[in-house]
Amino acid sequence: MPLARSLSMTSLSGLEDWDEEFDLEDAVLFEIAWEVANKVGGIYTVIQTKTRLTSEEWGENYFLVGPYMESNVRTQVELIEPLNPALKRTIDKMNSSGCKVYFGRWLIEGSPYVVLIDVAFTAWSLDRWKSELWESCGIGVPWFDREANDAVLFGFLTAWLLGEFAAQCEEPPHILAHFHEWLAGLGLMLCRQRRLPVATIFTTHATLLGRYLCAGNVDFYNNLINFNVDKEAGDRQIYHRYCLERAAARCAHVFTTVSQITAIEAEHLLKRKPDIVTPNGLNVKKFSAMHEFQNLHAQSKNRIQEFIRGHFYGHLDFNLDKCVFLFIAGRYEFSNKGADVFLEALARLNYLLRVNHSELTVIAFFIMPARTNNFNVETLKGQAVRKQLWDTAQTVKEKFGKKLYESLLVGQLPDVSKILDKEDFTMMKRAIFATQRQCQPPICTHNMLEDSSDPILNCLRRIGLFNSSADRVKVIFHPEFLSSTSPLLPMDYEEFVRGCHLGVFPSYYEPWGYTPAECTVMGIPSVSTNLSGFGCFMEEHIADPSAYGIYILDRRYRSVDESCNQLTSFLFQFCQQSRRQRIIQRNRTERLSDLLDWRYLGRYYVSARHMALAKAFPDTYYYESQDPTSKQGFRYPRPASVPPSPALSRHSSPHHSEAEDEDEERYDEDLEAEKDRLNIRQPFSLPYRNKSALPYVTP
Ligand code: U2F
Ligand code: UDP
Ligand code: G6P
Repeated sequence: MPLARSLSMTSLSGLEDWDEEFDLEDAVLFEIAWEVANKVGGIYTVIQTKTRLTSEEWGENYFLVGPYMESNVRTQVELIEPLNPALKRTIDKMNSSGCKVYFGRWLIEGSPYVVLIDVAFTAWSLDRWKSELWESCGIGVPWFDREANDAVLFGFLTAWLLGEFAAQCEEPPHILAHFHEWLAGLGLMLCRQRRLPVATIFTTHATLLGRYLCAGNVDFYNNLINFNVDKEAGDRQIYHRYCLERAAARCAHVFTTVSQITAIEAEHLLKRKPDIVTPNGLNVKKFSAMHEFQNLHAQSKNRIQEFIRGHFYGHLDFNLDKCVFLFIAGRYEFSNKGADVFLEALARLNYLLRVNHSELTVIAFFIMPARTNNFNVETLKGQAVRKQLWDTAQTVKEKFGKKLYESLLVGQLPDVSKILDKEDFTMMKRAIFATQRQCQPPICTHNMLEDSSDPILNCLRRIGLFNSSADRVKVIFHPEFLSSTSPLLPMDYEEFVRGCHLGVFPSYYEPWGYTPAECTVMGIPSVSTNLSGFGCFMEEHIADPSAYGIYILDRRYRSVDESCNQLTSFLFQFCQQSRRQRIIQRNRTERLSDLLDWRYLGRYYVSARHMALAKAFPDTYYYESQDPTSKQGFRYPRPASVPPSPALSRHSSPHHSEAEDEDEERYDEDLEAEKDRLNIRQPFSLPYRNKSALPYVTP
């Protein structure tokens, strides 16, 4: 079994390097989540992107545990025999006792081992386990809550797996089990209740109650200390889920969450202050595309423009070269994700652009999955009409080219007025007639099942944004996640993001928020808020975030109306930028990628793991917290050249001056020097020796 587990990482934000060793040779890490090889939401992104780094660190002793879903396994997992003898005996034993447990390699970067448990196969134990849960913990799970039933099965089965593994090991093992989110939390509780030799970590990515309370009409952050949590959970019929979540948080050796803001929420709603904040990173290599990201933007933008040509056929009375694409994407939680604020700001922006006689057109995309009955006819027709015009143009072009060639071959210049015949003109006229349209270009691409009560559609009806010619802001609601196989907009999400100009995520409830982070590493500016984990994190690490294309909206200390005004002013400023300024801003945004890389942020997970091992096995491991205030903080300095926004710019000319170019270059050098000073680049070995001093830092 390869046991060299030194991980080379670089230090981030001035954290001191760890130069001591922490001997993990006989430790085994299980990471347990419902979203292992199973894409539901953001937790999948956390696990899938983090795995490469964790695999490098733990090698053969790292196992992810998740649910067995046949369709996912068929496309993502290679089933193999376990090499670890104790794990092989464990799985064989469970399988001979009425379970179905699979083992394989998840085909993602790092190819980690996965243990996948078919919970449905053991559904015959559900009633027995529910009674056990009721008798031992007083938590009653109602029969109709399917997700909670799955959580019970998954919890008992993971605890069984860990218990059996501990029994099968020849030497007393040091098992570390990291559970994510309430759906996996019961396994943790059972480990503690059964006194298994397992160090446990529980990470919550959002609290159940927080999500529910924010989605209602509640002044959440000002009332955090006042909520009667049991009553609120009961009123929303999630009391049993809440109990599972709270018990997991309370039982864990180490409790973590994804941001400082969710740490405060957890302290009040789950009644435990997280021991450490573990921010979400990304596998930046996947997005880095070396200095190609500007070209990729141009390529993807062309493809979005093609879609727009079809969608607005008959009404293409605006200049596509003077068009800015904004978008919001994610789970369809209308107010939690800030779609309400975005719509209101778009209406105000429309007014501002109109009264200022702006030549610019803004197209705002809403990518949020809702219940639909497929694409609507008008939208599909738009793309068909565009294709027909393209084909007509190609046919005429070919004919024209052939005649031109023939004429040149005999040494004559063609008579251009005769080169096309009547038939060609008829064909072109027919194609033009096909582009006539009585109705406005649709605001929604699909037939919505709940059209009359849909919050985005209703809001658009109220503010009157219907894609009319006079509107400078047009809207397209795509109520389905994007896919490269779509007949309408055949692009995957990443390509789409690259082609846009600005991501707008004015969330009210957002424990982290991967969408703006993904924009950043692709060099696309974004709007986030000071109520999102990402926004707060960036505010802390960048001296002048907006200069880097990170606009942080104040939703904490301002009223909704004031936040709408602030967002409108961000958008209006953004719209006034010249192409050159947008390019500079994208370069700056992309420079921030390092900050969001797991190679840096992974250290918080490492720290949490050491802390848990030291708590569970104090005779073997030692963990000493450091004073967080002793760290040298790294902040991205204010860029040397002018801010890209014309409102703040020293230069009135839209052209980028040489002096400005030199400023940018000098800035690059300064940034590199700052990184060197703080040792950001130098690899170091992670501390793997007993009795080490480990940093205890919350970012
Ligand atoms: C937190 O996000 P979660 O992953 O907990 O969000 P969920 O409640 O699990 O919802 C995810 C939704 O994402 C959608 C789908 C799910 O219901 O509608 N979805 C999808 O169907 N298909 C896709 O390809 C992608 C998504 C938290 F709220 C965030 O702020 C954090 O960033 C995240 C990670 O820590 O955890
Ligand atoms: N996403 C996607 N396809 C889409 C739109 C979004 O896969 O068409 C992904 C996006 O890349 C991101 C996730 O959905 O990773 C949303 O995560 P976020 O943390 O922003 O919010 P959550 O839904 O987890 O609360
Ligand atoms: C990238 C490309 C340029 C292109 C620009 C368009 O930087 O490399 O060739 O002109 O994108 O930027 P815009 O912000 O107007 O989409």
